[in-house]
Amino acid sequence: MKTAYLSIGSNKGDRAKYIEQAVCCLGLCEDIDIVQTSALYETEPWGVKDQNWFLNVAIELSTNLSAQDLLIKCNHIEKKLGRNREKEARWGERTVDIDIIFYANEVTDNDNLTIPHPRMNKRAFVLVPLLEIAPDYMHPVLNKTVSDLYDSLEDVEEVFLFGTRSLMQ
Ligand code: PH2
Ligand code: MG
Ligand code: MG
Repeated sequence: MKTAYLSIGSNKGDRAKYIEQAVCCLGLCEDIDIVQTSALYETEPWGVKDQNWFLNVAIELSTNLSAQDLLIKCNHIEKKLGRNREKEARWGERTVDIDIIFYANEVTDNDNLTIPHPRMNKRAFVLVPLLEIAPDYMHPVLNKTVSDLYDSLEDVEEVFLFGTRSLMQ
C-alpha cells in the first residue's frame, strides 16, 4: 500500500456537500482507504481573484492504485460530481477539484500528471490543511517538510477554519 495526500477544493454550488461527497466516493473505492482528513477551510481564491471563495480540505489515503490510476479515479469522481472541464477557465470556478499533492515519495512529470503538485508550495489553501495532518512530511524534490514550506510562503492568501466536523465515515 502507498500513502498519498490529496487536496480537494470547491467554490461552486453547495461547496461542503461536494467535498463531503468527493471524500465519500474516494472512501468507497475498493483500493483506497482514507487514513486522515483535515478540517474544512474557507480560502481566498488563488490565481483568478474574481470568483467565489473556496472550501478546501487535505486528506491522507492508503492505496493499492498507481498514481496514474488514482488520477483516473479522481477525474472520474470530479465528473460524477458535475465538473465539466470543457466549460471552465484555468483556475476558475469548479464544483470539485481533486488534486494529488504527494504520492509516496514518487516524483512524476508527464503530460497529464506532475507529482508532487507543481504549485503546492505556493498555496496556503493546500499547505494549511496539510499542515494539520502531515506537518513533518518531506517534499521529495524541495527536501523541506510541509511545515517548512508553510513558513517559506511569500504571498499568503487568506485561510479560515470553516468547521471541525469530521469528513471521515
Ligand atoms: N484551486 C484552483 C485555483 N485557485 N484557490 C483556492 N483558494 N482553492 C482552490 O482549491 C483553488 C484556488 C485551481 O484548481
Ligand atoms: Mg485538479
Ligand atoms: Mg487544482
